[in-house]
Amino acid sequence: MPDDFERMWADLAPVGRSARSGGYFRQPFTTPERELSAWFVGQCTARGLRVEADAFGNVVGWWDVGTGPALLTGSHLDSVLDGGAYDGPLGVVSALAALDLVRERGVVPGRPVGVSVFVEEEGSRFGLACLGSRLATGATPWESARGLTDRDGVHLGDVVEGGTSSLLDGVGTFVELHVEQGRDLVDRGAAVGVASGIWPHGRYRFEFTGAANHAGTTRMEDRVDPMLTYAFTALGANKQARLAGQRATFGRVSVEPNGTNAVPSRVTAWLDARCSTEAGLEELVGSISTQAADRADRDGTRLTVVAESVSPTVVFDDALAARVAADHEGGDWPVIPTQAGHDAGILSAAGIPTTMLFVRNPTGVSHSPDEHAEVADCLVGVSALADTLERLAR
Ligand code: HGY
Ligand code: MN
Ligand code: MN
Repeated sequence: MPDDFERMWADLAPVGRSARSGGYFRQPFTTPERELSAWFVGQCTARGLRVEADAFGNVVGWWDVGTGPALLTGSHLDSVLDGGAYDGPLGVVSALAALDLVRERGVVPGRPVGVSVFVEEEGSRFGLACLGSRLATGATPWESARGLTDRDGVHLGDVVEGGTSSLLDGVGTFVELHVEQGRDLVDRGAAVGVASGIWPHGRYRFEFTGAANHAGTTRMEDRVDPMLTYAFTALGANKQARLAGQRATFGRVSVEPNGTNAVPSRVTAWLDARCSTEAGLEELVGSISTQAADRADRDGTRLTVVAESVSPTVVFDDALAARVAADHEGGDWPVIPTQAGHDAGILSAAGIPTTMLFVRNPTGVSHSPDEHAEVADCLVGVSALADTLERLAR
């Protein structure tokens, strides 16, 4: 008898957990994330699933049953820096538990069913969001990804073999279950929902260059301080996003040389921007960049802006969402948009009909140690995923 949901959840709880914050550090190709990946392979093997891995570290456990295009479900096991327990692992553990439930119900799907784990969904190590699924679908070619570097200067090509992937060949439908990262389901009083689409979003590197100098002897009017240009830019970005009803965040900053008693020579800051439309995103990033450039002129600093990863609007298959959401005990499940990126968006853009299930998050907090979902809601999610697999695998 394979482990049930709560047993599996307990297995994962200590892996990569920070004693200081209670949050998770499960960066791709580091010890905790590799431990989780090995755990996943063990769970697949215990269920008699055939394990297939590609040259990038993406893994699928196949239930070789039925014929025709396969039905794939899963998520990711990596986390943001100091992230929560649920973003990613909930979809993987729920997929295994849902497969068990389908089997317990005595249902034999008419087509192959796979449980997937994509690597580096968060882009927390190599900077590119949904890296594993982008490589698996070919949305990002290996040649352009192998040189990506982490904060220690390690190249992606140093940690994975790379090449091509045939992992998704023959996949006809993808379903990703995920903890909700906002409060929409709480407000609607629903334990589960279905995704309608993903807001367009992107990551942009702002490099502000100035002139290092002494913090005491340099007169205030003589400084060329990139920190000031950055600070003004961060305030402006927040204001512009609020006025536009959109989202802009500077959550990562690197200062050189990062000394208390010196005006810095360079500040690098990463803007995460998300909007309801692609035109809105372009306009928001454009106006934040223009304002930053004007300020750089006034401060005598220099600015360059590089788009590191941009994800266009995702509209999930309407008919599939309606089919998954309709006719449940207690009524239809709500169909809601999200501002968070997912591998499901990459697979959808690659032409694979895709849907997502969300599990209620009582506070809406995510990308934080405080991220949470109640066990009862997680079990509703498992059952919803099992129902969905049954519906789609007929
Ligand atoms: O950053 C994101 O949107 C996601 O949670 N990967
Ligand atoms: Mn995330
Ligand atoms: Mn996620």
